[in-house]
Amino acid sequence: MTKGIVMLGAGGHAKVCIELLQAMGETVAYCIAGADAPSRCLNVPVLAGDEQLARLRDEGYARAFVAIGANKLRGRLGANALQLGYELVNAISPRAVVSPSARLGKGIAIMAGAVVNADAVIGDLTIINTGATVDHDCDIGAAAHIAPQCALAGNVSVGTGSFLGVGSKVIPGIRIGKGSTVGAGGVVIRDIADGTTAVGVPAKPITK
Ligand code: JB2
Repeated sequence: MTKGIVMLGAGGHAKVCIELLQAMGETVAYCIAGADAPSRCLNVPVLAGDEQLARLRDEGYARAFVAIGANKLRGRLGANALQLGYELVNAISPRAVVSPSARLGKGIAIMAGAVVNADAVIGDLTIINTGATVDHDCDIGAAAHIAPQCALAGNVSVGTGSFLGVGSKVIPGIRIGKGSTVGAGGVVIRDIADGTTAVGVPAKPITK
């Protein structure tokens, strides 16, 4: 029998991802978290310390999911799990709409109400959060996070590790660089360079 999924993280994002995976008919066997974690996350037992990941691999667990909102940490823990020989599974809500022509990476989360349209690309370990829309031909890099209710028009690209805050909007064809942030409610009408935080309507850079 296939063993359950090992989840990294046991906070708010993990709760949502456990329910996504359960809605897909999957079982989450354990969460692995920091020392601060409670003993259970929803109905899933929580183990403390990332050394548990190697131990569970030795016990035959082979599928993992990283459910941590912080982009850099999620990317690092995903690479660690792959190195230990885990397969990264996807958590996609049955209530999301994902085009059959979209290309999805590994270890991604797509929450309820999200829409991913034709020929979009979603990179490994990226989060398309509740109700976010990613239109045709968008290219979202690895370990990025498109927060709830964001709206990306067609042909937008978002670099690795970037974060678009809740309710951001992006007009067609915009390029957002790597490791960048758009503040909540920002409206992006010009390209954003790597490592830049932009806020407001229209969104303007405040740091580089
Ligand atoms: O090095 C680590 C580590 N550091 C923190 N290894 C492992 N395995 N786990 C780690 N953690 C765990 O991440 C903590 O023990 C805790 O269980 C979890 C962080 O939980 P928190 O509730 O603070 O954040 P989150 O990542 O679940 O949710 C954030 O991102 C979501 C997308 C929040 O901002 C949410 O509101 C948001 N929806």
